[in-house]
Amino acid sequence: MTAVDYNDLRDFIGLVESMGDLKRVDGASADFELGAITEVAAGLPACPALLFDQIPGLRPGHRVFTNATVSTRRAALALGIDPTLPPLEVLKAWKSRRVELKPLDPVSVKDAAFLENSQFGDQVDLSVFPCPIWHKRDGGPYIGSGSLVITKDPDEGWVNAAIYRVQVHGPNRVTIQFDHKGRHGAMISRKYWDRGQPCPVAIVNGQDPALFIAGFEYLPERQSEYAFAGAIKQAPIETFALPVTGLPVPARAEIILEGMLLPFDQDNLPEGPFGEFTGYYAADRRPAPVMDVQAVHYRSNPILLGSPPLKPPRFHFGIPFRAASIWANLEACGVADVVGAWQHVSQLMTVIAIKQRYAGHAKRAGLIAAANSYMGRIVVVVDEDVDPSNLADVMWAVTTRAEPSEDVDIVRNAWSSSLDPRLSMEDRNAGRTSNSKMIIDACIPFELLGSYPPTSALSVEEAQAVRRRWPDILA
Ligand SMILES: Cc1cc2nc3c(=O)[nH]c(=O)nc-3n(C[C@H](O)[C@H](O)[C@H](O)COP(=O)(O)O)c2cc1C
Ligand SMILES: [Mn+2]
Repeated sequence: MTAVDYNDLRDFIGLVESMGDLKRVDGASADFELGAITEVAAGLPACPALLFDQIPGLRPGHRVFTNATVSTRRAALALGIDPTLPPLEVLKAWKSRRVELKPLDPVSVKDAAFLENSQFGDQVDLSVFPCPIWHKRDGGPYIGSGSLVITKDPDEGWVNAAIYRVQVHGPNRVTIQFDHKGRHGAMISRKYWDRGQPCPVAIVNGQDPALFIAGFEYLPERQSEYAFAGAIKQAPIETFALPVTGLPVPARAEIILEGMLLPFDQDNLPEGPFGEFTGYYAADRRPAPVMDVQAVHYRSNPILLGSPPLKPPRFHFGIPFRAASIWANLEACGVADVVGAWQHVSQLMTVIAIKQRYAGHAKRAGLIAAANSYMGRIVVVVDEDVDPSNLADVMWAVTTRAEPSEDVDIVRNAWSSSLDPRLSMEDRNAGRTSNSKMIIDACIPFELLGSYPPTSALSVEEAQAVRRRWPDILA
């Protein structure tokens, strides 16, 4: 039995539809309208996934799928976890599984669904595919917002498959944006360029969500994202070696671009700006390497998987994957009795829940979480009766258990990035990209644990029991 019930993006869309989470949208324009609908839908309580068709200027059937995994239950579905579980239980299940995942190598196959349609050389024309302008002030259309970029190390032969955004500049020219030089795609392409060679590259659009998640995970160099996706699915990813570059790509993906990433010093184009996950344009237009697209392959009636960054709390994933890593880090550091972890505001606020065992326990957890919170400025530690995934509950703890003069600490010069909108342009340009973190200890002071006023609220179990007894009223 496989952990997940889909083989490709089409299967996943079918599952989403059968759980009642899909809305079909016909006639929306790729020029900002489809992005606007995606943003509003991601903010609705029902948070539907969207399948766009009949896009003006495109052949009917050339579709875009968005908000794939933005809800907790669809993120759970993608991971093969029971989607009816409460959010914190989904994250807990993933954290436990993540530690034990055994990479499963991809297998090479002789046929691919995307060989239904191929164009080579002068025939390549990217304008037949959806290339949306996602946000109003974006610098241009992007075919890649949730697409995988495939490269292969020239010395050791390992294949990298990570998500980097891809802007379209002409019928056969796109740029790929690496956030920094440590991205594996950036390191690999640099190796070719240093030898005066272009870097073979493929862009995989419309991959299944296990591959989407694997492309986002921080995996070490040489560790295969395909093998990680295979582990999530408990079935190996089938790959096909492309005719021009020989790069292996998932055989059931929708739209493939293959070609060469030209040496940056010889050829580059201004890229962006592009709306970021913080909800700002903090990084301006910058030069990016250019891909000469030498062939395209696509399934008939192809579906682009689109995942534009949107203003928080909207985020690509309905469970905070980075919070699962922080939770695992805490355990690896020997911090016992962590009962929950979560991130709000699209990773920018981290909450840890603990069952306090000793004085200083909460601060120990808070400091480790603060050290590992990328870009965020707020870390909150709460007691085990507070659900860290529930922001209202967390704020209740902050306002009733934390004394600002005693329970707030500030750590300076910590981990942020050049995308941090609060840093001055001058600092960012000079490479000063650190920020400070506020750690709020919103736990009952340890020495008062036995004497703090008891809460008047029902426990989770009591609330469930009353719901069961009065289903007509409390369903
Ligand atoms: C939807 C989405 C878009 C992303 N866009 C970019 C991007 O444009 N550039 C980038 O460097 N990282 C981007 N990332 C982050 C990387 O995919 C992520 O850090 C990944 O682990 C990098 O893999 P690597 O270590 O193989 O380079 C994006 C992630 C997601 C989920
Ligand atoms: Mn990698």
